[in-house]
Amino acid sequence: MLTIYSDDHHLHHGRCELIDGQLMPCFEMPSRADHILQRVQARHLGPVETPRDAGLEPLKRIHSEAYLTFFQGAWQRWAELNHEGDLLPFTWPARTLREVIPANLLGQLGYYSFDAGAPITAGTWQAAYSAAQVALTAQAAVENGARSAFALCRPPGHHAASDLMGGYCYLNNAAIAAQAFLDQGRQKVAILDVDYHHGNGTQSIFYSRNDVLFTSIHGHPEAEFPFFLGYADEHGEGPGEGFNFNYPLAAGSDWDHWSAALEQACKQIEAYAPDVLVISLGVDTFKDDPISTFKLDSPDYLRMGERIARLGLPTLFVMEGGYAVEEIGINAVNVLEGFESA
Ligand code: 6XA
Ligand code: ZN
Repeated sequence: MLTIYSDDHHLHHGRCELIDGQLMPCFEMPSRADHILQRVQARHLGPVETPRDAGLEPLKRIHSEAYLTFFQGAWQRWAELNHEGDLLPFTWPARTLREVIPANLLGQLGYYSFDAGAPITAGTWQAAYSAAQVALTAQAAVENGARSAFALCRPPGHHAASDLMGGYCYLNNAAIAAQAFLDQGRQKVAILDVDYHHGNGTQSIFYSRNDVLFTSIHGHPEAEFPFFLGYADEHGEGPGEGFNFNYPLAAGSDWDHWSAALEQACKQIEAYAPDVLVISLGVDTFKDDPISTFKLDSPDYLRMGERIARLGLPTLFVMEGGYAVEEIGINAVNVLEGFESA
């Protein structure tokens, strides 16, 4: 399997995040992608190539121009104010407030984000831009006939909506790739999000559309980030009604529970009969992940890849979360090797 990877991800390294009332070093760190790349190479998964630059146009198909312009210029504006830390929001247009776009940088950042979990640093735009190009180059490989490809994206993307960042995500790599398939002539794309967290950004982007089926298996939002989306009764709206399926699972779910949901998700995908499949590949479902409660073990990821392969679809894997850094490469590459073996 071809892997697309860019060193540019090193340009993004947030300093800290708020966890349990304390500022902690960010779990979403560069060594995550380094470990995955090392495992791809150690297992001889296939060639590793750098992305081509398809420019901003494919990003604009998913994200608003105002959002992209704001994100691209935000660090420069912050730097001109001579602040020490990362650029982080702390006020949002929640209920009772107005969705205006203030002139102030931090006000604008509140408007364009849904939490304080996506720090902007000097290199964040470039890293996120390159991650989107990684997804697009891997998408092109599948579009051109490869059975599968692996987009080793960092930062991840599935929480990012059309004009919102949050949850370590800035640009929705999987959504950008799914839209590229459609723009290149495919009629129907299915996205299966196996990350521990609900892909609220991806769901929101395609919620009223029937050319992208979105299905996600995740920690129940009653108990888990992102809390405000990802419930089982969210089925899509308008033309998108019936094209969104959430499988929220209880804390502590193991492979038996998880794989039962995977079976149901696969049934929905089969019924939809898409031309291509995009996997939002998070491995924070791992039993030793520091920010999750699920209990998947490393061999389970082989089974996951095998089941996905049995759908018999051209498949693009897009890297999302996973914070057990020592095992992240084993678990992510196990999915890919399981897929290849089936
Ligand atoms: C709260 C937790 C963010 C979860 C990010 C993630 N700051 N998403 O792994 O898939
Ligand atoms: Zn996650």
